[in-house]
Amino acid sequence: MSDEEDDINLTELNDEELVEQMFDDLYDGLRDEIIEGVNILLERGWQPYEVLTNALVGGMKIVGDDFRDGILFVPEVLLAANAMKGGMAILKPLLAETGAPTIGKMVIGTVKGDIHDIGKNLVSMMMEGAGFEVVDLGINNAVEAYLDTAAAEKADIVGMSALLTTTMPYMKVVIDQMVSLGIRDEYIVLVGGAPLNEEFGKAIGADAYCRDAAVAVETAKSLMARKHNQRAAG
Ligand code: B1M
Repeated sequence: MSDEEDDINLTELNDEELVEQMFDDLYDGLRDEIIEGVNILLERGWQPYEVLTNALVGGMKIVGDDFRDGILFVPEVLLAANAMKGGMAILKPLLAETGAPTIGKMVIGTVKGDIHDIGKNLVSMMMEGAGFEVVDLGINNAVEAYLDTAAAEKADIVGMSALLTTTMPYMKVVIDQMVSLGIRDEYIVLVGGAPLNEEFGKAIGADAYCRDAAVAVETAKSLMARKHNQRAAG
């Protein structure tokens, strides 16, 4: 980093300049600067969700594009992910602060062979913010981790995340196991991750594919409402 960059005072930038600077700082993996930027935007009255989507997810998109194009490599992307997590840690309690009563319980994790967790963490945060109780299994989960925890926690929803084309088929392993154990109907199964799509979700027998964290919340709410109605009718 040059001395000139060192001298940038984030508080002196207007919102647009600050978000641009945060994109650069995320790209450079500067965790402290990202934390400072998030705090400044919150102090200026930005909603936590706006900060998350406009400043952090927006910045991560650039990192993702350059990773794809071979401009950035794993070590740099890890630093960017670490910076992003620094910002997310500040937003997490704020997103969860709605005081909404618990409307359901979700067990969520990234599937076996896959260590990407930023998107999954984001979904967890948003679900908690919307009033769901979330049990986060972390990364690299085998079928037993999902099913044992879902049973022990009496979960309503099983959520799975996969970011690799090589790991997304594992979601079907989990769903097939539910079917063979005769427990498929006990859970709402939601899946998500950048390489998935609606068609894949249907093909593997999930209840829904969720494009992003906001869609995950909306889908979970509507499927939970349907589940309650079915119980009431039955
Ligand atoms: Co990885 N990586 N990576 N990586 N990485 C991708 C996914 C990739 C697309 C990059 C690229 O080439 N363009 C590519 C996959 C290609 C493919 O399979 N087609 C890739 C690769 C190849 C790899 C490695 C194999 C690289 C290597 O080692 N050579 C390796 C694999 C490691 C492994 O898992 N076994 C690897 C490693 C890594 C890092 C460790 C460096 C790091 C992860 C750090 C971490 O997560 N802690 C990393 C990162 C950061 C990425 C990119 C750049 C960004 C992912 C991300 O966090 N996005 C990614 C490029 C990309 O996706 N464009 C890439 C931001 C996040 C908010 O979005 O995760 O999509 P996303 O989540 C969204 C939605 O998808 C949805 O909601 C979220 C929020 O809106 N969603 C859900 C996600 N999960 C959900 C679950 C739900 C519902 C919705 O359940 C209900």
